[in-house]
Amino acid sequence: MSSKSFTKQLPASLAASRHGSVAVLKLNRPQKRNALDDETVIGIEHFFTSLPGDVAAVLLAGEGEHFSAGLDLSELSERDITQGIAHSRLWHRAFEKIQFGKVPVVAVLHGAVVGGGLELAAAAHIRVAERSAYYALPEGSRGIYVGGGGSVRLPRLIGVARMMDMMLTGRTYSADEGQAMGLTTYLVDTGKGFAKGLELAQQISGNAPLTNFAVMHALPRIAEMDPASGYSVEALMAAIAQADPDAKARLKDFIEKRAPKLTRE
Ligand code: 1HE
Repeated sequence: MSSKSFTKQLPASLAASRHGSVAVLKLNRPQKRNALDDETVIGIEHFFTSLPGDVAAVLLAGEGEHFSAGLDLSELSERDITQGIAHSRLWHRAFEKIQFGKVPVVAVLHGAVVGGGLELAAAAHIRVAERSAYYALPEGSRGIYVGGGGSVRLPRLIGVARMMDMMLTGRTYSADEGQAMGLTTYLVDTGKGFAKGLELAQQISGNAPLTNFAVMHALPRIAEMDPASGYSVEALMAAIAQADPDAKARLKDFIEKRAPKLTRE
């Protein structure tokens, strides 16, 4: 798909742009605190399944004062049980395209990262949180339950006990606290998230595509396997990655002293 059409077919609640090999998707409904209605979630799915072939990483951010206030609560009242299941499955499909899509995704978080907004952030591979960001799961107080994959992704990041507490008591965590818990991958000052996220996304886009694929698709699955299966799949993935011409060229560059050495910031 061309760069032009990938920015065109999105709802007004989403805005896409390009920064070289990085595609940027912004939640663009600040008047509703980037609450996620059906149209937006379908738009997210479309964006991640329609990325042009030359996009190597995605930056996901939110317009306005908040990353996202979660599910659009105004859409909820008329749904029956069957529709509720279909709605949750729609979110699962869309967020699966983020976590297990074509390229790594860096999320930039600020203000409210709550409910479905936190579920969305949890589907990204790296989370850059500005100090203004805060995490919460207010589903309990709204009489509902997570439906965007939160029960699957969040316990893997923060543990079942912490998620239970967040849902039962409405406990809120700051970006700073989120760093120790595994929600915040990088903590930055307010206003600095986009630049940091873009820097990371650009760095990631320079990796060998097969390495990025292995990290996104093989690593989390190996981590869920029994150890014997995990070692076996890891060996296969390692052999495939190092046989790639891109890896061979990079290794030759290092041996012949053309590649930069590791530096410690
Ligand atoms: C919304 C939503 C929303 C704001 N759905 N319309 N999420 C929540 O329980 C969080 C609900 N939102 C809030 O607690 C607050 O809006 C915020 C703390 C995020 C921001 O506060 P503030 O003072 O900046 O904004 P506001 O005045 O509360 O909201 C501005 C407008 O956005 C207002 O609409 P208006 O027409 O009166 O201007 C709000 O109604 C609207 N708005 N949040 C719909 N969430 C897949 S299952 C996932 C389940 C969940 O995500 S549950 C968690 C839902």
